[in-house]
Amino acid sequence: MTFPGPVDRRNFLSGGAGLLLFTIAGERIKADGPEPEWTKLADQIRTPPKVRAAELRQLPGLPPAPAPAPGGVRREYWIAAEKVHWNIVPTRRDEMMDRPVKDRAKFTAWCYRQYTAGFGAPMGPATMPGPTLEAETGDTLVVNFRNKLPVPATMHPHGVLYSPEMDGAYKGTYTDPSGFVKPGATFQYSWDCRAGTEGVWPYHDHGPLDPAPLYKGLFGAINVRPKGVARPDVDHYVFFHSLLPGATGLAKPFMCINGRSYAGNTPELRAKVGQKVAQHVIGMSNDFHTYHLHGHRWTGPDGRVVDNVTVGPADSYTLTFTEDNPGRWFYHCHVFSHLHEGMNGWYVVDP
Ligand SMILES: [Cu+2]
Repeated sequence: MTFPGPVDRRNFLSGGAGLLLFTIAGERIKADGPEPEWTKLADQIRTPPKVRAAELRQLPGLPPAPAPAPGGVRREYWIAAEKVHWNIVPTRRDEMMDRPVKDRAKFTAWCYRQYTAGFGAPMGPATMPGPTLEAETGDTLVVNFRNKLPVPATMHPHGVLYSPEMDGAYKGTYTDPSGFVKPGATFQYSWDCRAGTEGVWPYHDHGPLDPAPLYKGLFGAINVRPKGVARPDVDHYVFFHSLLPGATGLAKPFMCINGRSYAGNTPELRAKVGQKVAQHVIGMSNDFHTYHLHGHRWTGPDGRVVDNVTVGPADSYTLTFTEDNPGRWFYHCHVFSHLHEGMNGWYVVDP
């Protein structure tokens, strides 16, 4: 993290909220606000040469999508990035500490939303995280991405394989069209899920306003399942992230799980005794988080039994276990300040 200058006592005590969040078009955006005018910032960013050439149809066509491996299939998605009115604390309560939450918690989020083929109809609301992109070993993921935001945006995947043209990342003057999808434009990404890409990975915006759109909600998960292996009975996706005043315009920072703060608002995860449970934990902010699940332990990749793991920015970690402990449990980030600023939730196991 960059320190823009001496950190005063107030900022130090507020957990670094006065620190630099990012720089866009030469403007320094602070975590504690104010929220900038995004369209004004975007207007200052020049269209990269290859993006302009593609608009004028002066670029050769993109390479064809990689063919699925034998036995694999082409899995096509239609995903838009949209504005959505979002409430971080809909119940206005913190059930962990049994107290009201009076802070203003509604803002305009930017989220991914899944549509039927050809962007026919939305398949649900725009959400934080966005729709999970499912594949199996050997498949090709084809994602038609439509940008309905007022600023350029993208989809950038982790874990799967792709050519530089399919990176979905803004790279200044070297930017490919995949890294600068203008408002109203549609781009088709194709990503290769061949053997070796299995796992749960994040995808997120990586456009010219990076990481601002991510801080406003533009992220989701890719699950490449190993072919021929039995699926878990339940998959839970837990994104640890923060919604900060510099990106929300709200007065206070919220520590979130899937866009919500405090037990009763964060997802209530559920399972039954006997089920095989997979929980996928992804870090999607500047902070390091730790995942802790009450009443449960699992075996880590090194064979050790653990009940608390560290998940850094853009890390993903999957824990699996067979459920044998019914009751109402907590799952939470064990960084204590994060926990008490809302990074906790219920895990309910039925007998
Ligand atoms: Cu945390």
